[in-house]
Amino acid sequence: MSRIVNVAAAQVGPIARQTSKAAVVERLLALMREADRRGSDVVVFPELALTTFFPRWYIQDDEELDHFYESEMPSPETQPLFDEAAKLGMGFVLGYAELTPEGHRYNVSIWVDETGEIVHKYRKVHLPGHHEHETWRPFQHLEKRYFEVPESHEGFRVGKAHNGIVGMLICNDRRWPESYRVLGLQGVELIAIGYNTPIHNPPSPEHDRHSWFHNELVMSAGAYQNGTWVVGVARAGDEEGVPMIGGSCIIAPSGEVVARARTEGDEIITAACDLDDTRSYKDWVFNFDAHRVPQHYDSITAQRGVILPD
Ligand code: CDV
Repeated sequence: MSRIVNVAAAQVGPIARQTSKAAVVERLLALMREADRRGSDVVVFPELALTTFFPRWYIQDDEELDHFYESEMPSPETQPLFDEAAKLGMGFVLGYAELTPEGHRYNVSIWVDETGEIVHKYRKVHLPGHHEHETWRPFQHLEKRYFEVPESHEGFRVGKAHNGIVGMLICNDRRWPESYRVLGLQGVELIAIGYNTPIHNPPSPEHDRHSWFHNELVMSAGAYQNGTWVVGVARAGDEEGVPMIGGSCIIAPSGEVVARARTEGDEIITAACDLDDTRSYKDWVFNFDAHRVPQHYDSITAQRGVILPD
């Protein structure tokens, strides 16, 4: 049974606030077809791929806010993605905003298999930004206001697809080593990560010029330290006056970037990811069972912030 997964990362350029979901789905379908022409088994779309990155606005109108969420998946608007994937025999990973029947709101990602079935779902754990409207900022980052942290069983859990073990992270998760490690401890072999990363960091503008470097740094480290493939996919470009990094890339378990986007618009990049390439890392340098020392890691789960020495 082949363990080579032909992966496409579908970087998506800017989406305007007023753009309809139907129009976005048409763009995603075009990317899916291009991925298919390049022989892909699965195509990964970014975080909140169906709309503009709406947490950049303080939205007081509930009706307008709700419009950015999905209360069913698939819905009449997103069904064409599922139909096309099944027709092409290709899986896909899609990020979107979820509104549950109970009124809970999550930033989620789903893994859909080549028959069009949702086989795995992840709700974003690390919600960056702030809760209240902060007028000093040139743009908001209101993920803490618009989304909830999920229950632990809805967070870092792996699934099975493509004859392997897969996982998903969403944007800010990729900066935290814990995200990868919890998946690594479940044997993950391929992690799909969608992101929306503004170039400008309002509280720390001195980081701006490092935005691309930090993006690859954290995903390469996560790949290598857990012996897994990582696929990072941006929504990129200048969206409503807020420029965001591109830099979508596919990273081998060695930590090497094997494919990288060149533009900041809609673009497909691909790589043949042999899941057996994870073995030498998982069996040797990062053989967790042989070498981890968890009795020395208790502060990782016992405390949240820094506790300075007396
Ligand atoms: N969508 C995100 O989670 N974006 C964050 C920004 C706010 C820093 C990121 O980690 O890229």
